[in-house]
Amino acid sequence: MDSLLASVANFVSISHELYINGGAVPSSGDARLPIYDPSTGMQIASTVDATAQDVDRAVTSAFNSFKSGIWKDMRPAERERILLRLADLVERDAEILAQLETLEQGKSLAISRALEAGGAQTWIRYVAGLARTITGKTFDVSIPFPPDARYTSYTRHTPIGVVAGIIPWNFPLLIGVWKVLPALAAGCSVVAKPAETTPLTLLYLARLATEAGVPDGVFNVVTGRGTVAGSQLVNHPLVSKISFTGSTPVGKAIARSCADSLKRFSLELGGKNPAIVLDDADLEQTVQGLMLASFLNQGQVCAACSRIYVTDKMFEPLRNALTQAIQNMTVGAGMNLQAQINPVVSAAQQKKILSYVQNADTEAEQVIIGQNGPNAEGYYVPPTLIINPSPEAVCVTEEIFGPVLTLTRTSDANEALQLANASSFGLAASVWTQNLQAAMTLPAQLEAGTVWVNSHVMIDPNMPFGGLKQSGSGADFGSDWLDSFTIQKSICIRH
Ligand code: TXE
Repeated sequence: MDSLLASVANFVSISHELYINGGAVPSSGDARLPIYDPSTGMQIASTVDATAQDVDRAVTSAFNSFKSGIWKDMRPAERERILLRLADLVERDAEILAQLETLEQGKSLAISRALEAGGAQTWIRYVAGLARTITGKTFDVSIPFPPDARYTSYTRHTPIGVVAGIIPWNFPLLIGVWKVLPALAAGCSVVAKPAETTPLTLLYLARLATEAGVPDGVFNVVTGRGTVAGSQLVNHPLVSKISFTGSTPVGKAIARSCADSLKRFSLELGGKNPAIVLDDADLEQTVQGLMLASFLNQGQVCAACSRIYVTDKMFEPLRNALTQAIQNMTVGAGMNLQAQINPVVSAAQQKKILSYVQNADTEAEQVIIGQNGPNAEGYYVPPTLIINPSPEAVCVTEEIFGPVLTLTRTSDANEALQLANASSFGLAASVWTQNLQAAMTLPAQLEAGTVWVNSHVMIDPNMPFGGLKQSGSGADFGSDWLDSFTIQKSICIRH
């Protein structure tokens, strides 16, 4: 078991307030939200349950900083320099951030180090570089009036205004960076709302942003409930864009509210991501890859593999290998680096996942359940493999967001493809094969925003990441990422 740094214990124990205008600010109300350690179920801290008045104060602070031009009119190279400094501070405090993440979210410290603290640095540096790439185009006007007049027009991308970033609890720091940093790089001011259960790393990041030189009021954090603080942000008239990652029902509600006020939005929602395994796949590579894809962060990954469709000859070998791998998985706290499965984020999430597993008994041929957690108080869910469920079973159609995987035998690649696409979601998918023809054709036919071959959950700042169908609207990452945080203005000059 790795031991907790004193600086982490100190940060956890402070009285957490809102982060507005470059510093901690108390709420206008008294309500607090408890923060629990998922490995013990014990309360470790509490944060403000923000009121409508608090949200208004944070948005006004962001709006004033935007209007002042202190950030939006700064030279892009200077914004880049400040954001690169932020990445260096995240690197300096990487172990603090990683431990905080494991403490509030439950995931393995190894994953917090690599993907939360490490990933945050990678993505901050990527968007910092994009700050200097915002460019427009120049044109001669085709049908000038009067005909002998000469006009030149050009486009200019200007920051959109105040952006609200609404963040889930599965990767609180990394997704926090995805929701906040492109907006900052584009010159916007931000109010970010972390999930109720996992606010600590974002509050820490906001302090680092101030230390790095992000001007006061440009990066604000309100902690609180989605139905109060979240919805207040979505409906606030001074907010120009919502950048959201979370559940499909909440994403749809946000889209409806934004339609009313003509706010822009981008939504990265749930997934029920299939893997197709063909007879010629490399068994060892496939098992290793699918175990990672399905059980990383206890399956609380929007792109996680949760349905496997395997062709006939490979079915028995894959079933046996996955069963053995799952039964051998060790379960324990995130601070225990030997544990391969850690607690899920909350008691509510644990209850929800376990109810799916109970239902699966009547919907499938067999349910294989791995080891239990070391104590009954932690939010543990054993890794679970559901064999040959019916295609209509809820464990096949609904996002479980836990360490639960289905394995279905199919007669051929075509049947596997039909079943893989028979989903309301379309976020990600993978194909496992040594056959070049299949590796070229199946990804094109799979209805998903990202498709991997002989791999799954590999993400990169250069690869646009967004969903089809009920998995969202708009995409994060890629070289055009900042465009969606800008307004394209046309300027026409007669000369
Ligand atoms: O999500 P919510 P929940 C899926 C996953 C999970 C399920 C429920 O299947 O089991 O969603 O999780 C804020 N207006 N994903 O209930 O509620 C909320 O405070 C504005 C997939 O936690 O969508 C939090 O900050 N904001 C997913 C954020 O939305 C609102 C990651 C996400 O919470 C709001 C998380 C409202 N009315 C869950 N209601 C992914 N795509 O990675 C809530 N929020």
